Amino acid sequence: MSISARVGAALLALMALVVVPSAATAAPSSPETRILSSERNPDGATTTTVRVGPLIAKPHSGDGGGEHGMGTHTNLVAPLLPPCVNCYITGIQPDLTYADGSRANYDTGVMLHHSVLFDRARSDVTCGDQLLGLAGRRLFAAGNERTGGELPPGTGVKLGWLPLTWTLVELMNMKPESQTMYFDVTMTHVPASGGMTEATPVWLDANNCGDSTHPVPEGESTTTWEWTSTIDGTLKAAGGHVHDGGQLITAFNRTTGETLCASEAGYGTDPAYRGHIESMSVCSGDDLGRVNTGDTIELVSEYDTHHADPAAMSIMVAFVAED
Ligand SMILES: [Cu+2]
Repeated sequence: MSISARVGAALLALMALVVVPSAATAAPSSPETRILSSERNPDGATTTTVRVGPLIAKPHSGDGGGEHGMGTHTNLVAPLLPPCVNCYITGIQPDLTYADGSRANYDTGVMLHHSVLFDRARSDVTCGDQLLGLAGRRLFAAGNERTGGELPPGTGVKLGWLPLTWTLVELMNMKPESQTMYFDVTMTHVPASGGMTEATPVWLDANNCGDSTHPVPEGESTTTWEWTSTIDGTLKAAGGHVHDGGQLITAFNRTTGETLCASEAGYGTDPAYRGHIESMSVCSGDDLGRVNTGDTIELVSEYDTHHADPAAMSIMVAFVAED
């Protein structure tokens, strides 16, 4: 074991002591976090699944409450044991599972309404520190569609020596009894070393620095939002998040005229989703476009819904290698 790996292991152990019990004392059922599996890949990277749970989704009363009367929400905040320290995350895949490893989804009466990963050790690029006080930098988000992604080779999101990663998980239970499940995040990572390029997660959001929700009317609609870039760099990857009825979310650099990434929603191929949104296409490549300080970055979100939704979302997380 190298010195850096030994220091890293010691830091992880320290964080497990410091971070987990503080959350565990907040409520008796606070979820724990642990490494579920970790294996070395032939290319030298490591793939680690970090588990958060057990998560107990409250029973659905069936009284018409909840989203469209469909289900009851349970919101949980939990530490997320980082898969590594002083390292780069090069790929990520979230999932919602039961203790036996099977997937939890619409066909089992539950959905992963939202998940957001934060690193409290750094501040957020588009929100600074306005976001929930000490929330930190938003690294990644997914809804029930559970879209993951990989950065192009040689690029990764850096975790420092003391990443204070945590996660917000919102569940929706459509069953009259409570359900117990786990939020599993599988990450591919490499140690910090020469040759890796750091990608900065840039959160673009039609209702940024708030709860991210915005209303959409029944039928076709377009929601736009602008951000004046505060960074200079090259876009390496991006992916969107919209709700049911969302069709396409696109980020443009209006200053340079470039389309940065168009992320399309997918429906109707996997019966487990029961017709709800099941995927978002992602963009990944060495040079998806430029972002310069002062450029106008516009997010354009297109919906076509069967019913007005007061709490839709239009988010894209872009990963930019800063100059
Ligand atoms: Cu959402």
